[in-house]
Order: sequence, then C-alpha cells, then structure tokens
Amino acid sequence: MRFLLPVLSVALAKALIQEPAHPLPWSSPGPHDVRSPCPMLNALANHNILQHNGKDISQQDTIQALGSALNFDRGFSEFLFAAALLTNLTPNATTFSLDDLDRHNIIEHDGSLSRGDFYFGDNHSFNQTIFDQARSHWIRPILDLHAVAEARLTRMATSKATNPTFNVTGNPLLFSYTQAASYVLTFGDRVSGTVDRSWVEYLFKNERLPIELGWEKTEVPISISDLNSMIERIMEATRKIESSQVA
Ligand code: HEM
Ligand SMILES: *[C@@H]1O[C@H](CO)[C@@H](O)[C@H](O)[C@H]1NC(C)=O
Ligand SMILES: *[C@@H]1O[C@H](CO)[C@@H](O)[C@H](O)[C@H]1NC(C)=O
Ligand SMILES: *[C@@H]1O[C@H](CO)[C@@H](O)[C@H](O)[C@H]1NC(C)=O
Ligand SMILES: CC(=O)N[C@H]1CO[C@H](CO)[C@@H](O)[C@@H]1O
Repeated sequence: MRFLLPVLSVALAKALIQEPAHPLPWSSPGPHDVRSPCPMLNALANHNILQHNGKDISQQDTIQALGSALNFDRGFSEFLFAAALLTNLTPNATTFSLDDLDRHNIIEHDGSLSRGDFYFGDNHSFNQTIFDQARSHWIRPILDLHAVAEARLTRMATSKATNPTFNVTGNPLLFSYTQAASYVLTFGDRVSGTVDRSWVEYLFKNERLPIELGWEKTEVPISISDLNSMIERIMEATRKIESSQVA
C-alpha cells in the first residue's frame, strides 16, 4: 500500500497532462456508399479521408489519403493506385471505386485473412469466423513476423484444402504478402518487425483507425523499399514455418 500511492499519483498526473487522443470523424457506409475487401481503404472512407461514397478515387486522392493518414510516401501510394486501376475495366479509366476491388484475382485473392474465397460466394465482407482462424495462433499481444506469417499460411492452407479452384500465384500472391507487410509497416515497428495485435484486430473488426487505442501514424514515411524488405522478411518467416512442418 505504501508504494501504491506514489505510483497512482504519477499515473494520474500523466492522465491529466495528456490530451485525450483526438478521434477522427467516422461513420459507417450508407446505402449508396461502396466498400472493398480492404479493411484499410474501408476505414479511410469511413473516416472521410477518402471520399465517403467510395467512388471515383483518383491517383491524387490516393496519394493524399495514404500520405496524410498513414504517412505512406508518394511512390508506395502510386504503386497501390496503379494496381487498383487494373480493377476498373472501363477503358482508359483514371479512377477506381472501392467495389471494383472485389474483382477476383487482380488484387483480391483466395486465402484472405478475413474474407471468404470467391468460390464460396462472398469475397468481400468481413467474416469473423475466418478472421478467428487467421488469428488462432496470435497468442501474444505483440505479434512478430513469425505470427504474421503463420496467420497468412493458416488461411492459405485451409483455402487450399477446401477450395477446388484455389490458385494464388503471380500478382495475387504478391498482394497477399503486400497486405501482410502493409499492416506491419502501418501499425508496427519496421525495424523489429513487431506490431501490436490489438491495433491490427481493431482495424479489421471496426474498419476504423485504432487511434483510441493509442496508435499514431509513423513519423518516418513508408516507402516501396520498406515494403520490399518487409515482404522479404515475411517470406523468410513463411519458409521457416513450412520447412519445420515438413520435417
Ligand atoms: C490504394 C491502396 C490499396 C488498395 C488498392 C488495396 C487493395 C486491397 C484489396 C483488393 C484487398 C483484398 C485482398 C484479399 O484479401 O482478397 C486488400 C486487403 C488488405 N489490405 Fe489493402 N489496399 C490498399 C491499401 C492498403 C493499406 C494502406 C493497408 C495498410 C494497412 C492495407 C491493408 C490491407 C490488409 C491487411 C488486407 C488483408 C485483408 C484480408 O486478408 O482479409 N491496404 N487490399
Ligand atoms: C483510350 O485511349 C486510347 C489511346 O489514347 C485511345 O485510342 C482510345 O480511343 C481511348 N478509348 C476510349 C474509350 O476513350
Ligand atoms: C464465414 O465463413 C465461414 C467459414 O468459411 C462460413 O461457414 C460462413 O458461412 C461465413 N459467414 C458468412 C456470414 O458469410
Ligand atoms: C492461376 O491464376 C493465374 C493468374 O493469377 C493464371 O495465369 C493461371 O492460369 C491460373 N492457373 C490455373 C490453373 O487456373
Ligand atoms: C459477394 C461478393 O462480394 N462477391 C463478389 C466476388 O467477386 C466478384 C468479382 O470477381 C464480384 O462481382 C462479386 O460481387
């Protein structure tokens, strides 16, 4: 008891000094708004950082949104936008809408962390059962790259075993690693390759940035070279798990 009081006072003082985290405006999609299988783009639209209707997103909108909200640099945003544009089949399109991203096997792929496979009907909506499977090995509150790789592999293995049309190669395969790398880079520490589990789960479940939980965007911009090295490391962690399963 003698120790409790000073400890509490420090905590209390801190609580009083710290400004409460300023929540960004957020509202769920209305009947005329479109959304995607990407939890982050949906979150940005819900926050009005991307247009709330989710429609006609330009390269400039993408650079502005990912830059201001997440500190993705221009090169990384341009890379993602170029991929997104492939999902708009209108000739010479210069924008995409979030529901274009449902289009199968361009970016959208089987074995997602939180969405069902195209073959089973709904490749778009958050599915708690599927996400629970992905995070079934997430025992510790801080995820390392082994845990990140394990979640991805677990879902891919289930999908491979149950979906007769399973085929994740080429760009869809690259994007499945890109997505894993993106949540580590956005919410975690790119040097240690660790990330707070609760922030990742919050994004998926709520399609909202985990600002209330204490997350802030990184001060150092996230670039394509960060993406490439994070993908390499997640692939390496994946190979380690695969070789230990064979042995
Ligand atoms: C213009 C930018 C972006 C585009 C076009 C895009 C597109 C997509 C698409 C199509 C999917 C669905 C893939 C699937 O599971 O089948 C997806 C998933 C995902 N995206 Fe994005 N995304 C973008 C930006 C971001 C950013 C900035 C993050 C940062 C955290 C992110 C994180 C994720 C994650 C974690 C998933 C996996 C969802 C799952 O497996 O259930 N994305 N994205
Ligand atoms: C698309 O762009 C090409 C090359 O600039 C042009 O020849 C074509 O007419 C355009 N198509 C449409 C539908 O605008
Ligand atoms: C979620 O995924 C599970 C497992 O694939 C499936 O059985 C269930 O029908 C899906 N739920 C919805 C609401 O689609
Ligand atoms: C698998 O998908 C790729 C494109 O991602 C395609 O080129 C290939 O033909 C597909 N393979 C099979 C067996 O369907
Ligand atoms: C339910 C659902 O979201 N299905 C989508 C799966 O992907 C195709 C495109 O390949 C969409 O047209 C469907 O709407």
